[in-house]
Amino acid sequence: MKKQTKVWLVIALVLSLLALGSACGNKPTTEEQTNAGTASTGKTFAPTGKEGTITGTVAFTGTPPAPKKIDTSADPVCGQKNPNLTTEDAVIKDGKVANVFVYIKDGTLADNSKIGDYTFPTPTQAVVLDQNGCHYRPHVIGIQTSQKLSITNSDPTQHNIHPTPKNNPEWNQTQPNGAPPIEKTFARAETLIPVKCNQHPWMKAYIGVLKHPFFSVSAEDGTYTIKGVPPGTYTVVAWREGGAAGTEKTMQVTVPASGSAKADFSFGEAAAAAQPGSLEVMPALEIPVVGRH
Ligand SMILES: [Cu+2]
Repeated sequence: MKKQTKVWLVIALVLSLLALGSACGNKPTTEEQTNAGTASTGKTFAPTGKEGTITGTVAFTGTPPAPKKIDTSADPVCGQKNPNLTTEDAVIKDGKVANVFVYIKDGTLADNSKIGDYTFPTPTQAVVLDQNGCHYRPHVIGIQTSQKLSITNSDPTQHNIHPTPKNNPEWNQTQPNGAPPIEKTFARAETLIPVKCNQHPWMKAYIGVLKHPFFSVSAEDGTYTIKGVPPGTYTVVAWREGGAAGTEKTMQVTVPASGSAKADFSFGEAAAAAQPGSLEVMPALEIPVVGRH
Protein backbone atom coordinates (compact mmCIF):
# COMPACT_ATOMS: atom_id res chain seq x y z
CA MET A 1 0.00 0.00 0.00
CA LYS A 2 1.31 3.42 -0.90
CA LYS A 3 2.18 5.79 1.90
CA GLN A 4 -0.27 8.39 0.50
CA THR A 5 -3.15 5.90 0.55
CA LYS A 6 -2.35 5.04 4.19
CA VAL A 7 -2.49 8.71 5.12
CA TRP A 8 -5.88 9.05 3.42
CA LEU A 9 -7.17 5.95 5.23
CA VAL A 10 -6.08 7.41 8.57
CA ILE A 11 -7.74 10.72 7.72
CA ALA A 12 -10.95 8.90 6.73
CA LEU A 13 -10.88 6.90 9.98
CA VAL A 14 -10.35 10.03 12.06
CA LEU A 15 -13.15 11.82 10.22
CA SER A 16 -15.60 8.94 10.73
CA LEU A 17 -14.68 8.75 14.43
CA LEU A 18 -15.28 12.49 14.71
CA ALA A 19 -18.62 12.09 12.99
CA LEU A 20 -19.54 9.27 15.36
CA GLY A 21 -18.36 11.34 18.32
CA SER A 22 -20.44 14.32 17.32
CA ALA A 23 -23.44 12.06 16.74
CA CYS A 24 -23.01 10.70 20.27
CA GLY A 25 -22.57 14.24 21.53
CA ASN A 26 -25.84 15.24 19.95
CA LYS A 27 -27.76 12.38 21.46
CA PRO A 28 -28.28 13.77 24.98
CA THR A 29 -29.48 17.06 23.51
CA THR A 30 -32.13 15.20 21.54
CA GLU A 31 -33.18 13.32 24.66
CA GLU A 32 -33.37 16.53 26.68
CA GLN A 33 -35.61 18.05 24.04
CA THR A 34 -37.83 14.98 24.00
CA ASN A 35 -38.06 14.94 27.78
CA ALA A 36 -38.85 18.62 27.94
CA GLY A 37 -41.61 18.08 25.41
CA THR A 38 -43.08 15.26 27.47
CA ALA A 39 -42.75 17.06 30.80
CA SER A 40 -44.73 20.13 29.72
CA THR A 41 -48.03 18.66 28.58
CA GLY A 42 -49.35 22.11 27.77
CA LYS A 43 -49.28 23.83 24.44
CA THR A 44 -49.32 27.57 24.81
CA PHE A 45 -52.72 29.07 24.10
CA ALA A 46 -52.67 31.44 21.13
CA PRO A 47 -55.76 33.58 20.44
CA THR A 48 -57.01 33.40 16.84
CA GLY A 49 -59.01 36.63 16.91
CA LYS A 50 -62.29 34.66 16.89
CA GLU A 51 -62.66 34.59 20.68
CA GLY A 52 -66.07 35.21 22.17
CA THR A 53 -67.60 36.03 25.53
CA ILE A 54 -69.79 34.37 28.11
CA THR A 55 -72.13 36.76 29.89
CA GLY A 56 -75.02 36.36 32.23
CA THR A 57 -76.79 37.32 35.41
CA VAL A 58 -76.83 35.51 38.72
CA ALA A 59 -80.25 35.63 40.33
CA PHE A 60 -81.63 34.64 43.71
CA THR A 61 -85.06 33.06 43.90
CA GLY A 62 -87.01 33.37 47.11
CA THR A 63 -86.39 35.53 50.13
CA PRO A 64 -82.70 36.21 50.59
CA PRO A 65 -81.21 36.18 54.09
CA ALA A 66 -80.81 39.69 55.47
CA PRO A 67 -77.28 40.89 56.23
CA LYS A 68 -76.48 40.92 59.95
CA LYS A 69 -74.70 43.67 61.81
CA ILE A 70 -71.25 42.60 62.98
CA ASP A 71 -70.18 43.02 66.60
CA THR A 72 -66.78 44.65 66.26
CA SER A 73 -66.18 45.12 69.99
CA ALA A 74 -63.11 42.85 69.75
CA ASP A 75 -61.32 45.73 68.01
CA PRO A 76 -62.65 49.26 68.71
CA VAL A 77 -60.66 50.61 65.77
CA CYS A 78 -62.87 48.58 63.40
CA GLY A 79 -66.06 49.94 64.98
CA GLN A 80 -64.77 53.49 64.66
CA LYS A 81 -63.76 53.18 61.02
CA ASN A 82 -66.69 51.02 59.88
CA PRO A 83 -69.59 51.32 62.36
CA ASN A 84 -72.10 49.72 59.96
CA LEU A 85 -70.13 46.58 59.15
CA THR A 86 -72.49 43.78 58.08
CA THR A 87 -72.11 40.15 57.01
CA GLU A 88 -71.23 39.66 53.34
CA ASP A 89 -72.11 36.01 52.75
CA ALA A 90 -75.29 37.04 50.92
CA VAL A 91 -74.98 40.32 49.04
CA ILE A 92 -78.31 40.26 47.22
CA LYS A 93 -80.14 43.24 45.81
CA ASP A 94 -83.38 43.12 43.77
CA GLY A 95 -83.00 39.36 43.42
CA LYS A 96 -79.48 39.61 41.96
CA VAL A 97 -76.45 38.06 43.65
CA ALA A 98 -73.00 39.65 43.91
CA ASN A 99 -69.73 37.84 44.66
CA VAL A 100 -70.51 34.69 42.68
CA PHE A 101 -67.40 33.22 41.09
CA VAL A 102 -68.21 32.09 37.53
CA TYR A 103 -65.56 30.13 35.68
CA ILE A 104 -64.85 27.63 32.92
CA LYS A 105 -64.20 24.29 34.57
CA ASP A 106 -63.35 22.32 31.45
CA GLY A 107 -64.42 21.93 27.86
CA THR A 108 -63.53 21.41 24.25
CA LEU A 109 -62.49 24.01 21.70
CA ALA A 110 -63.86 24.06 18.15
CA ASP A 111 -60.74 22.17 16.96
CA ASN A 112 -61.46 19.37 19.51
CA SER A 113 -58.54 20.30 21.74
CA LYS A 114 -59.21 20.45 25.47
CA ILE A 115 -59.01 23.74 27.36
CA GLY A 116 -57.14 21.96 30.16
CA ASP A 117 -54.32 20.96 27.80
CA TYR A 118 -53.22 24.54 27.21
CA THR A 119 -50.89 26.70 29.20
CA PHE A 120 -51.69 30.38 29.54
CA PRO A 121 -49.29 33.28 30.05
CA THR A 122 -49.23 34.60 33.61
CA PRO A 123 -50.64 38.15 33.81
CA THR A 124 -47.98 40.64 34.87
CA GLN A 125 -50.48 42.70 36.86
CA ALA A 126 -51.04 41.70 40.48
CA VAL A 127 -54.50 41.05 41.92
CA VAL A 128 -55.03 43.30 44.95
CA LEU A 129 -56.86 42.18 48.08
CA ASP A 130 -57.29 45.13 50.41
CA GLN A 131 -58.25 45.18 54.06
CA ASN A 132 -60.28 48.33 54.47
CA GLY A 133 -62.79 48.98 57.22
CA CYS A 134 -62.00 45.59 58.73
CA HIS A 135 -63.30 43.61 55.81
CA TYR A 136 -61.70 42.29 52.66
CA ARG A 137 -62.17 44.27 49.46
CA PRO A 138 -63.14 42.62 47.15
CA HIS A 139 -64.91 39.83 48.99
CA VAL A 140 -64.30 37.30 46.16
CA ILE A 141 -61.40 37.42 43.72
CA GLY A 142 -60.09 35.32 40.87
CA ILE A 143 -56.43 34.87 40.08
CA GLN A 144 -54.30 32.75 37.76
CA THR A 145 -51.71 30.28 39.01
CA SER A 146 -48.36 32.04 39.59
CA GLN A 147 -50.00 35.47 39.26
CA LYS A 148 -49.02 37.83 42.04
CA LEU A 149 -51.53 38.46 44.84
CA SER A 150 -50.85 41.74 46.65
CA ILE A 151 -52.50 42.06 50.06
CA THR A 152 -52.70 45.57 51.46
CA ASN A 153 -53.75 46.96 54.85
CA SER A 154 -55.61 50.27 54.62
CA ASP A 155 -56.74 50.13 58.26
CA PRO A 156 -55.22 51.80 61.33
CA THR A 157 -55.10 48.39 62.99
CA GLN A 158 -53.36 45.05 62.64
CA HIS A 159 -54.67 42.18 60.51
CA ASN A 160 -53.52 38.59 60.22
CA ILE A 161 -54.22 37.11 56.80
CA HIS A 162 -54.85 33.38 56.94
CA PRO A 163 -55.84 31.48 53.77
CA THR A 164 -56.84 27.84 54.37
CA PRO A 165 -56.28 26.06 51.04
CA LYS A 166 -56.47 22.33 50.35
CA ASN A 167 -54.22 22.11 47.28
CA ASN A 168 -51.78 24.91 48.10
CA PRO A 169 -49.63 25.57 51.17
CA GLU A 170 -51.42 27.16 54.13
CA TRP A 171 -49.90 30.25 55.70
CA ASN A 172 -50.83 33.08 58.00
CA GLN A 173 -49.09 36.38 58.31
CA THR A 174 -49.47 39.44 60.50
CA GLN A 175 -49.74 42.77 58.75
CA PRO A 176 -49.60 45.80 61.05
CA ASN A 177 -50.87 49.22 60.03
CA GLY A 178 -48.42 50.81 57.59
CA ALA A 179 -46.73 47.51 56.72
CA PRO A 180 -45.82 46.96 53.06
CA PRO A 181 -48.10 44.76 50.90
CA ILE A 182 -47.77 41.01 51.38
CA GLU A 183 -47.11 39.35 48.05
CA LYS A 184 -48.00 35.72 47.42
CA THR A 185 -48.66 33.34 44.55
CA PHE A 186 -50.57 30.07 44.26
CA ALA A 187 -48.89 27.26 42.35
CA ARG A 188 -51.99 25.09 41.86
CA ALA A 189 -55.51 25.69 40.69
CA GLU A 190 -58.06 25.64 43.51
CA THR A 191 -61.68 26.78 43.72
CA LEU A 192 -62.08 28.44 46.08
CA ILE A 193 -59.63 29.15 48.90
CA PRO A 194 -61.24 30.61 52.05
CA VAL A 195 -59.33 33.47 53.66
CA LYS A 196 -59.81 34.50 57.26
CA CYS A 197 -58.22 36.95 59.66
CA ASN A 198 -56.83 35.69 62.94
CA GLN A 199 -57.49 39.10 64.53
CA HIS A 200 -61.07 39.62 63.40
CA PRO A 201 -63.19 36.46 63.30
CA TRP A 202 -65.85 37.98 61.02
CA MET A 203 -63.39 38.76 58.19
CA LYS A 204 -63.75 36.40 55.22
CA ALA A 205 -62.71 36.39 51.57
CA TYR A 206 -62.52 33.74 48.86
CA ILE A 207 -59.87 33.29 46.19
CA GLY A 208 -60.49 31.29 43.02
CA VAL A 209 -57.22 30.10 41.49
CA LEU A 210 -57.27 28.87 37.89
CA LYS A 211 -54.68 27.94 35.27
CA HIS A 212 -56.53 30.04 32.68
CA PRO A 213 -58.04 33.54 32.58
CA PHE A 214 -61.66 32.46 31.96
CA PHE A 215 -63.35 33.55 35.16
CA SER A 216 -65.37 36.44 36.51
CA VAL A 217 -67.08 37.58 39.72
CA SER A 218 -70.68 38.78 39.60
CA ALA A 219 -71.17 42.48 40.31
CA GLU A 220 -73.78 44.03 42.61
CA ASP A 221 -76.36 43.84 39.80
CA GLY A 222 -75.61 40.12 39.43
CA THR A 223 -73.96 40.45 36.01
CA TYR A 224 -70.68 38.89 34.97
CA THR A 225 -68.62 38.69 31.77
CA ILE A 226 -65.91 36.24 30.79
CA LYS A 227 -63.94 37.61 27.86
CA GLY A 228 -61.50 36.16 25.33
CA VAL A 229 -63.03 32.68 25.29
CA PRO A 230 -62.03 30.55 22.28
CA PRO A 231 -65.00 29.11 20.36
CA GLY A 232 -66.03 25.81 21.91
CA THR A 233 -68.31 24.06 24.36
CA TYR A 234 -67.58 24.41 28.05
CA THR A 235 -68.73 23.39 31.49
CA VAL A 236 -69.28 26.68 33.28
CA VAL A 237 -69.57 26.70 37.06
CA ALA A 238 -71.12 29.41 39.21
CA TRP A 239 -69.90 29.15 42.80
CA ARG A 240 -71.52 30.92 45.69
CA GLU A 241 -70.31 30.85 49.28
CA GLY A 242 -72.34 29.22 52.02
CA GLY A 243 -72.05 26.05 54.04
CA ALA A 244 -68.80 24.14 54.30
CA ALA A 245 -67.67 24.43 50.70
CA GLY A 246 -70.16 26.71 49.00
CA THR A 247 -72.84 25.90 46.43
CA GLU A 248 -72.21 25.23 42.76
CA LYS A 249 -74.40 25.47 39.68
CA THR A 250 -73.12 23.96 36.46
CA MET A 251 -74.09 24.63 32.86
CA GLN A 252 -72.93 23.59 29.38
CA VAL A 253 -72.21 26.67 27.33
CA THR A 254 -71.31 26.88 23.63
CA VAL A 255 -69.35 29.95 22.59
CA PRO A 256 -69.67 30.68 18.86
CA ALA A 257 -66.77 32.14 16.88
CA SER A 258 -66.56 35.89 17.54
CA GLY A 259 -69.91 35.63 19.31
CA SER A 260 -71.43 35.73 22.73
CA ALA A 261 -73.05 33.03 24.83
CA LYS A 262 -75.46 33.88 27.62
CA ALA A 263 -75.52 31.76 30.77
CA ASP A 264 -77.81 32.88 33.59
CA PHE A 265 -77.62 31.18 36.95
CA SER A 266 -80.05 31.06 39.82
CA PHE A 267 -79.56 30.31 43.49
CA GLY A 268 -82.00 30.24 46.35
CA GLU A 269 -84.92 28.20 47.61
CA ALA A 270 -87.04 27.99 44.46
CA ALA A 271 -84.00 27.55 42.23
CA ALA A 272 -83.51 23.97 43.41
CA ALA A 273 -86.95 22.96 42.12
CA ALA A 274 -86.74 24.98 38.91
CA GLN A 275 -84.32 24.48 36.04
CA PRO A 276 -80.68 24.72 37.03
CA GLY A 277 -80.35 27.69 34.73
CA SER A 278 -81.33 29.05 31.37
CA LEU A 279 -79.07 28.97 28.39
CA GLU A 280 -79.48 31.19 25.43
CA VAL A 281 -76.92 31.41 22.67
CA MET A 282 -76.82 34.63 20.76
CA PRO A 283 -76.13 34.32 17.03
CA ALA A 284 -72.54 34.40 15.95
CA LEU A 285 -71.42 37.57 14.27
CA GLU A 286 -70.03 35.45 11.47
CA ILE A 287 -72.42 34.44 8.70
CA PRO A 288 -72.34 30.65 8.43
CA VAL A 289 -71.16 29.47 5.03
CA VAL A 290 -72.87 26.41 3.55
CA GLY A 291 -70.44 23.55 3.23
CA ARG A 292 -67.97 25.09 5.64
CA HIS A 293 -66.34 22.58 7.92
CU1 LIG B 1 -58.38 41.60 60.37
